[in-house]
Parts: sequence; C-alpha cells; structure tokens
Amino acid sequence: MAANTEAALKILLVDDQQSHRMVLSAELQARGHQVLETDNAESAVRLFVQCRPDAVLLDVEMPEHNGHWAARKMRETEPEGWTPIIFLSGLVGDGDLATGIEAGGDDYLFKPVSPVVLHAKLRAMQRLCSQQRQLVQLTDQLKASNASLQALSVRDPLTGLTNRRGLDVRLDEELRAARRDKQPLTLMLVDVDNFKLYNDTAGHLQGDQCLRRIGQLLGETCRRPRDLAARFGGEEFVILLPGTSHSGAMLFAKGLQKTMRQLALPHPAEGKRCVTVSGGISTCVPDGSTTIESLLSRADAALYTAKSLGRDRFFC
Ligand code: GH3
Ligand code: MG
Ligand code: MG
Ligand code: MG
Ligand code: MG
Repeated sequence: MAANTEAALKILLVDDQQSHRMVLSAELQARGHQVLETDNAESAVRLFVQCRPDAVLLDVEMPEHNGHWAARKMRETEPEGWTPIIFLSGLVGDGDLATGIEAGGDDYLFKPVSPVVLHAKLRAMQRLCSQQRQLVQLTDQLKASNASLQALSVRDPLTGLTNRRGLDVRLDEELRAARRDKQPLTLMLVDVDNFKLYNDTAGHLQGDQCLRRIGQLLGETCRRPRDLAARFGGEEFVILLPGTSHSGAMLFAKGLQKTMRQLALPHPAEGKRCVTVSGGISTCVPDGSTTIESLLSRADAALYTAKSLGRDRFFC
C-alpha cells in the first residue's frame, strides 16, 4: 500500500447480510478496490490465508462463529507483517468496541457506515501499513549489515583468514569441547622464516603478497570442517586441529612443508632460495588446568626450538 496515493486494495468483506455486502462492495469497487466477499467467519479465515488481502472489513454478528472469532484466527495465522482488520458492527456499545479491538481488530465502525468515514479509515490503515513495511525492510537491512560487520570483525583483511579475535572465540570453544569429550587438540604456531629480510629486500608490498599466498596455502591445508587457519599477527599463523593427536599433527606438518616446497615462493634475499616456515606444535587432551595461554606458550616454546635448530622445521 502506498502512503500518499490511494492505491487499489484487495479487500476482504465479511458480512452475513447480502444487502450490506452489496452496498459496501459497490462503494469500494467504485473507488477502484478489488473486493472478495464472504458471508461467514470460517470461509473468511480461509480466504484471509489463501488470498492475503490488504485489509479486512469484518462484521461481528454472524451465525456459527462471530467476527471476533474470525479476527483471532486471522491474527494467529498471519504469517508476517500486518493486515488491517476493521470491524463494521451493529453492536454499538463501548464494550463491544473494546472487545473487537481485543480480538485483534484495528478499528471498529458502527453500522450504518458512512462511505466517507470508511474511506478515510482505509487511508489511515494504508499509511500505517506502508510505515510498517518500511520498518520491516529497515530491520532486515540492519540485520544483514550487522551480520556482515560481524563477519568482517573476525576476518584478517590481508589474508582473508580468521583474525586473532575470531581465533580466540574458536580456541575457547574447541578447548571446552576437547576437555568435555576427552579428545586431543593440536595447536600449531607457524612463523615465516627470515621474513624481515624478505621485506628489507623485496619491499613491504611484496612481503604482503607473500603473506597472502602463505595464508591461502594454510587455509587450503585445513581440510576438515573444524580445522582452522588463523592469522595470529605479523608473519605468524595459528593452525588449530581439533581431534588431532601428536602423530596426526606431525603428519599435517610434513604435508604443510611439502606444499610449501611445491609452492616454492622465491625468497628475494641473497643466499636464500625459497620462503620456508617453522612451526611449534602443542598437542594435548586438555584437562582442568589446560588454558589457551598454556597451549600457546607450549607452541611458542616449541617454535623457538624449531628456529634455534635451523628453521624450516616443526617441533613439538
Ligand atoms: P625468524 O625467522 O626468526 O622468524 O625471522 P623473521 O625475520 O621472520 O622475524 P622477525 O620477527 O625479526 O621479523 C618479522 C617481520 O615480519 C618483521 C615485520 O615487518 C614483518 N611483518 C609483520 N607483519 C607484516 C605484514 O603484515 N606485512 C609485511 N609485509 N610484513 C610484515
Ligand atoms: Mg451480521
Ligand atoms: Mg615472528
Ligand atoms: Mg619470522
Ligand atoms: Mg629476525
């Protein structure tokens, strides 16, 4: 429904008296509206669900179920959004009006209804409808942009991998799960060898490109759904392998080194051939005393040893 123009509406007109329906229907059609008519509450509810009218004009007193019953049913079955329901009733007491509104009606007009009043009321409902639709749209847009902000906030812009923030969340989850299920958890700290020299020789932009390629490779190496490659910071990455034991971790590291060799990223410094990485591995079945910090510091110590032993290797 448009807010400022009198749009043609699909109106469901419910009244057990044919004469009432005829008069109103002619009125509404003369204004260009499409009218669906019925004389009882049950078929009104059916038509409401099937035809999704823009507005409902609803008599109260009808044989079998009355208009209040129909309004309640319509509100229950309304899948989304809001359809205006206006009661048109011969019951003119304040209490009747209040009961109608309570049953789900948006307005309550006393019969006989003046065509001018009816059209004014329809216009008001149109306006509310259009505002409500705008609100729903806005809420959807907000939800979508919230979700993309959320996704961005855990992503490292350079490599596209999970960033430190995302890693912290996953680490916490996986540590709890491994502790609960008494399953091994492997954490690897992977550090690019001699990367300062790379930057100093080829420049920072080239260095960024190299980090991107390594990030991509690490991401591709994590094949299981719960494996995670994250950028820890600078030229350091974390690989998290839930359910992976010590021997599994060593196999993974071997495979990683093999793919690094196949990738053969040239190291620009004199005397260096290809870019290599070193890794520190920490594997355990976590107990109550295991923390993220203890996992990381064990991996860090192992990385330090791998570097001291000459780089291009993994140590645990
Ligand atoms: P090692 O083999 O002992 O790890 O030596 P290294 O030179 O790799 O280690 P160091 O910690 O001395 O230097 C790390 C370098 O990584 C220095 C820093 O400028 C660079 N670096 C960190 N983050 C980025 C980045 O986002 N882009 C680029 N191009 N370089 C980065
Ligand atoms: Mg009636
Ligand atoms: Mg480093
Ligand atoms: Mg390094
Ligand atoms: Mg250094």
